[in-house]
Amino acid sequence: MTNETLEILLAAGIPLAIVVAVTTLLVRRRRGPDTDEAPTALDEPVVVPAPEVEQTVEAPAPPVEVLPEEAEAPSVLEVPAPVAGRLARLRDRLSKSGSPLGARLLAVLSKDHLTEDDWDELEETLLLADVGAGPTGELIDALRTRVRVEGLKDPAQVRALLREQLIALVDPTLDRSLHTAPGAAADGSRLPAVVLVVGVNGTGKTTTVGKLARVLVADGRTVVLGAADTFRAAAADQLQTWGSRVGVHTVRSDRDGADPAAVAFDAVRTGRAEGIDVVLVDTAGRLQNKAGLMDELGKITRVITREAPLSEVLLVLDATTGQNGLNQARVFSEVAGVTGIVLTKLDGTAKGGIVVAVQRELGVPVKLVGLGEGPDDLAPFDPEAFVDALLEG
Ligand SMILES: Nc1nc2c(ncn2[C@@H]2O[C@H](COP(=O)(O)OP(=O)(O)OP(=O)(O)O)[C@@H](O)[C@H]2O)c(=O)[nH]1
Ligand SMILES: [Mg+2]
Repeated sequence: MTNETLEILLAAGIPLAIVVAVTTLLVRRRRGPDTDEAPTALDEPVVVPAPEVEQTVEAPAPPVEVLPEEAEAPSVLEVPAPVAGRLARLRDRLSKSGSPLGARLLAVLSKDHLTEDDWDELEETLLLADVGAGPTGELIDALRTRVRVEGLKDPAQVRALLREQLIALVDPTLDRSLHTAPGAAADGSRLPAVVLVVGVNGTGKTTTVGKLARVLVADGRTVVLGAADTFRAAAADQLQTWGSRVGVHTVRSDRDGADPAAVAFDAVRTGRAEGIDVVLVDTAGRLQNKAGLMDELGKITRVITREAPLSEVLLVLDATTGQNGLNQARVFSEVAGVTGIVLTKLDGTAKGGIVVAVQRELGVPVKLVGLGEGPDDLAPFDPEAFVDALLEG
């Protein structure tokens, strides 16, 4: 081969090689990841563009139409803030809504001699902070006994005593972990953890699902959202916006009034087909009547569990609604088998006592708390950090 021939071959060969390489890349992108590649791609949720997740869906979906994929692909993905230490923010936020419960109790307990009027004042403070009659009585009895036996000495001791008693009231023995580990089906195939989020209008369900998706993504988990609030299209848009900020795909219907159970089912099926770790299902918050609610939530849970068991049913409660919130909570727990409570808007109240009341009422632990409207204002609940925030606010 002459030098001239070599030059011609090289000149033609290099562009050809580039064309072949680019074409191969494009074909691979269009096909989406094949089965062998999927787990690798899914291990890195932040870099997986939502459209590819969708393209690999094999299962025929129930009557759910999926919106154009591009709508979900944000230009820059956000990096959620670390979860550790978030509850410490509660301190500042509580003090903005008035003197927190712990600080008010401490003010009375720090007196030299406690009169009957002082004990009445303590009791009233606890009741006004939504602690509930039973737990209030228990705390007052425990404090009276300890004060009688040990006396009230220096302020540090008073504070330590109150701290200890409040922590006992919030109950540090409850299991507050969020069950989001994927499981396995009878045939050995991988099942996503499914978290169903329920609660009445405006308590913060959609916001909580969005914030929780961020927490999971930050933890390296793959997530799919299910917009089973089909009441208004805006609800699915709101959820999809949350998801797209962290590269999480939302399964939704673009038809108002579509069957919420069908969307929930489709979300779980998608999660299963894609080998996703966690499927978070948002629901509508209407509490028109107990029978209607029972029908709708019953159907959603039945249909979901055909695909995968429910790992968590989270009831979202607005901490500022007090006793009213408790009544709602009771209805939901009867209907939906609640496994954990998310107490939102704790930043908007000084009445931290609702944590105690709702746990007693339902026998279910508070697992997460909402501390504001910001994307990372969701914290795992921890009795000690919570009581410290109450006492130091
Ligand atoms: N201050 C504060 N606001 C919150 C918190 N959580 C949610 N919100 C706000 O509460 C409002 C309602 O939140 P959504 O998430 O839409 O409530 P929802 O339960 O999904 O409402 P529906 O879908 O209508 O039933 C929004 O303005 C949220 O920003 C919180 O922890 N603190
Ligand atoms: Mg909502």
